Amino acid sequence: MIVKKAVIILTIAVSMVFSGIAYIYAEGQQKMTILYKDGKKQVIYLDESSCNILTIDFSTQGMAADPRKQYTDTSKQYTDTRGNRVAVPCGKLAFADRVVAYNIGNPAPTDRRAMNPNSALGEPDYISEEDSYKRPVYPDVTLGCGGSITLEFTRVSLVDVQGPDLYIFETGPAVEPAMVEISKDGFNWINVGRVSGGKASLDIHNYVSPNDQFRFVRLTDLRSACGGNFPGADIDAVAAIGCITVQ
Ligand SMILES: [Ca+2]
Ligand SMILES: [Ca+2]
Repeated sequence: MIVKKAVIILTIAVSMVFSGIAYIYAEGQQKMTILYKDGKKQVIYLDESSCNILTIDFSTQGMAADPRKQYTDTSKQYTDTRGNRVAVPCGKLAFADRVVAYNIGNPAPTDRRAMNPNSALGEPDYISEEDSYKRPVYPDVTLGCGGSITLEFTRVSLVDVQGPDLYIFETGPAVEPAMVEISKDGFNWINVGRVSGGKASLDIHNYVSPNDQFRFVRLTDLRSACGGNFPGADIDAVAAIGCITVQ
C-alpha cells in the first residue's frame, strides 16, 4: 500500500513540472488535494485499505493566498430556524438536490404553496413566516399527516463521520417528529432514528458499516401534529454533514 501510494505521489510530482500544479498536500491517509496555478483544484480520495483512487473531485474555485485555507473554505455554516449553528464540511454540495418521491399525507396542507417538494432541495432558504407568505412557493415543503418525501444527494455521498452525519432543516419553533431512513440504492432502507423536539441532527454510526456510502434519505411524518393548515413536518433542506464528494 505504501509503495502504491508513493507511486501515485511520484507520478503527480513529476507531472507538476509540466502541468502547472502549484501545490499538493495530503490529509491523513485518504485524501490528497492538488491546487493548480490557474486556480483549479482536484481532491483525490483514496481507499485506505487498498490505496485505490475512489473519486477525483474537480473544482474551479479561485485559489487564495493560503491554499489550505481555500480548501477548508468549502465548509459552510448554516443557521436553522431555532438559531442552531450547523457546520457543513462540503458546503452547498452537501444538500439533497433531487426529489425522488413525495407522498402527501392526510390531511394535506391547505395551501398549495406548501406542497412543492422542490422546496426541500439545496441550501436552506427559510427566513420567516412573514417572508414565506410573500413567495409564490414556500421555502419549505409540508409533508401532511403521515406524509413522506424521498430525496437524493447527487453531488455527495452521505457517510458516517465523527458525531452527527445528517441534519434536517425543519422549520418552525418545534420540530414535528419525522422518521429518517437512508439508502444506498433507493430500495433498501435503514431506519436511523427520528428528528423531533428540537433535535434535528442524526448520527448514523450505530446503523451502518464503516465506509458505507448513501445517496438517498426518506423522511416520514410521525402523525403527532396533524392539525392546522400545515399538518406534519415542514422540510426546508437536508444536509449530509458526513459527506464525500462524488463525480
Ligand atoms: Ca457519525
Ligand atoms: Ca428550502
